[in-house]
Amino acid sequence: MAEHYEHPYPSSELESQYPFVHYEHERFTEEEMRNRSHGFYEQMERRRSVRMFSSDPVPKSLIETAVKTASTAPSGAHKQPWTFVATQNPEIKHAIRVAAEKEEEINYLENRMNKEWQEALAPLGTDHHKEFLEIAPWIVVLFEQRYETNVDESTSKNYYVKESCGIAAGFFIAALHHMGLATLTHTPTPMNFLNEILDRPKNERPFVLFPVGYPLKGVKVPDLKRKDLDEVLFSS
Ligand code: IYR
Repeated sequence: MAEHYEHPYPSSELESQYPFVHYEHERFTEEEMRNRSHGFYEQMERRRSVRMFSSDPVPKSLIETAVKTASTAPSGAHKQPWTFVATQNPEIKHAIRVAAEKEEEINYLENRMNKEWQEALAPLGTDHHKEFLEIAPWIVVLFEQRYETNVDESTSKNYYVKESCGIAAGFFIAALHHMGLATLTHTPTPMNFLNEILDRPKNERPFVLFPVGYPLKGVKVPDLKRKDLDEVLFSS
């Protein structure tokens, strides 16, 4: 394929206005690419969400690196519209557990989740007990920044906030798994109580809560099967 671009990027006009650098990219042989792709796939395929964590401590530096990795995610207009709040404080974790269980009791016991929803969850066996919120050494909450507050108190828009945070969440989960930790994408519903407990401003809205730690030894997970490639990929 000829690689003639009529409209090269960046144009010289653009480059005279904004800084650009060369992108450093290492090109592998196809054999190396096959090996790397299988290695990564096989590692990711072993990831599971767990619902019982060990209380063994996890160094803060590992959480920091996972968040740095998450923060490499692409985002709308490169706004990086996310805040991660990580706590290992037992009182804060207790407060989060109490508040989450209060909401989940309404979801499960008072049927705020309808019958169809509860039936979909039946094979996972989730319920309103959220002990892991106190037992896991860390709780990390990813907040989406619906808009930005500038130093002069004015606000500016963020774009594709949910998409950006979803991608950052994916990178975070992959980073934790890669370093040998486990997590659960937990969305206690509604979760606005997290703004209060974690003292976050009103432009931030909780997106996902991640208990983070080692899986409890001997933990069980549902025997789920992942969809086959031909169910998720149509290629031409
Ligand atoms: N927020 C509830 C319910 C729940 C919903 C889905 I969709 C799940 O995949 C798992 C749980 C809870 O956390 O229990």
